[in-house]
Amino acid sequence: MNFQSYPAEPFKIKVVEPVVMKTREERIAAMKEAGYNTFNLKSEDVYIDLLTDSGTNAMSDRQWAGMMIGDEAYAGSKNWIYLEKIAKEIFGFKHIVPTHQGRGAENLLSQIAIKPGQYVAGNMYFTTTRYHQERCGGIFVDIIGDIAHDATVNAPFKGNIDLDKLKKLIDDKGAENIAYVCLAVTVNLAGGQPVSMANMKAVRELCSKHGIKIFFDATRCVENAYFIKEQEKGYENCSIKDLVHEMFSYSDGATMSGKKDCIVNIGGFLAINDDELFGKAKELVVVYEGMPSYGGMAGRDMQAMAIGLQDSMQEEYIEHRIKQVRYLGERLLQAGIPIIEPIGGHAVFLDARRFCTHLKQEQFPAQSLAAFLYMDSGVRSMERGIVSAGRDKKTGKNHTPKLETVRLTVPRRVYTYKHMDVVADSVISLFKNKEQIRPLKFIYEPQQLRFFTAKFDFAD
Ligand code: PLI
Repeated sequence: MNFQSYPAEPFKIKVVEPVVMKTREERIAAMKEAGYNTFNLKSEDVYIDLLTDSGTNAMSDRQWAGMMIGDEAYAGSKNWIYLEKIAKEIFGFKHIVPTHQGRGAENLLSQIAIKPGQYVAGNMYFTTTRYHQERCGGIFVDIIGDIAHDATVNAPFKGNIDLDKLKKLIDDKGAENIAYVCLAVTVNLAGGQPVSMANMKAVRELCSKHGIKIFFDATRCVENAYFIKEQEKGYENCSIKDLVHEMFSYSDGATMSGKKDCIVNIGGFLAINDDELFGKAKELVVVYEGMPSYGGMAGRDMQAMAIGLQDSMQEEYIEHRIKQVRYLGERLLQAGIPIIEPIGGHAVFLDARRFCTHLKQEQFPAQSLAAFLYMDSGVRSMERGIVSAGRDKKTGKNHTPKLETVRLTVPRRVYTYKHMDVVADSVISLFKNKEQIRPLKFIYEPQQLRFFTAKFDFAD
């Protein structure tokens, strides 16, 4: 292994939160109690928490200092004015509407931009994003390239939209029946795969020709910018800040979950150029989120987010972030563990189809693998497969995604390379005894976004 490729943490640790590993018996009891769903575990029962990188980030001393100057006015908070200025400067949008987190922005966008029966085209789906689109009567169509659905294809920019699929959708359904294109940078469920600048440009051109709007899911846009800098010809000497700015110049607006690339614990926004849509969003934000000058966030949270956004533009920060994830993935690859390739931005995804060859998809292999990983070492991960995909609204049948994965998601600035070693060692040892991973069945299945709170038991 070439340790030169993995930069040391570009920060010093000033505050620590002790973690302890529970005994094997305690872990087995906790997992049973949680219905073999890692979402239902108590955080204090977890040793290394790779459930998500959402809201689990460590803030910088500058961000914590910002928390102390929170202006908690009901209207016109100075922290909002600052956040609005920074967000406009970085992304280049005309209007920003604050929301409590990403799905708050998705709710607003879906309500103002989708007419029932219209199609919404996206590069794969994200759970909450698709939920809001469908709740507003939208029909989701996946237009990501086919290779994104194949864990074994190691190709750059696997998050790219397939332009032929988009053209076909326009020809078949008519541009007027497409509400907008939702372009996620990066694509979470494809394995954190980025989209190239060239693809963004091409999608923009095609959409402009047909008068179709494009909204980006900006959630992990800084990670996407790093991949462009590293792998797309002509961009190697650009700053991350310039890349982010250029990326968003190809969109009409964006939804942002601040809980990821803004390196905070809560917050989000909707960004939009169109004055009329902005007016509608501003009317709705007071119904669902709060005043247009806080949108569900405390003043101190808005200050932390504005500073976090600036932190995230630092080259050393983002290089370490991407390469720490890569370190974990490369350790697993060296041991022959099947993962989604190439390694994405925020997480390493275990390919549960190839990991648990003895289980069928209806036996929830990824759900079970995540449960067994926790029982083995106290590492918490997340199922991203048939359970997360939910059921078809019309037929009631399970969606059966090609990707059946367990996501090892790395929070920003929280864990060290040594933690990654513990995770890798546990996955490797589990792989050697993979037959112990047992089939599961639902004992409680919620109607909406079932993966969050479902409960299971062993089916054999
Ligand atoms: O969790 P929210 O509501 O702040 O953001 C929703 C959301 C939107 N888009 C994308 C790509 C996401 O990844 C996302 C949230 N992701 C979570 C919670 C995750 O664990 O990946």
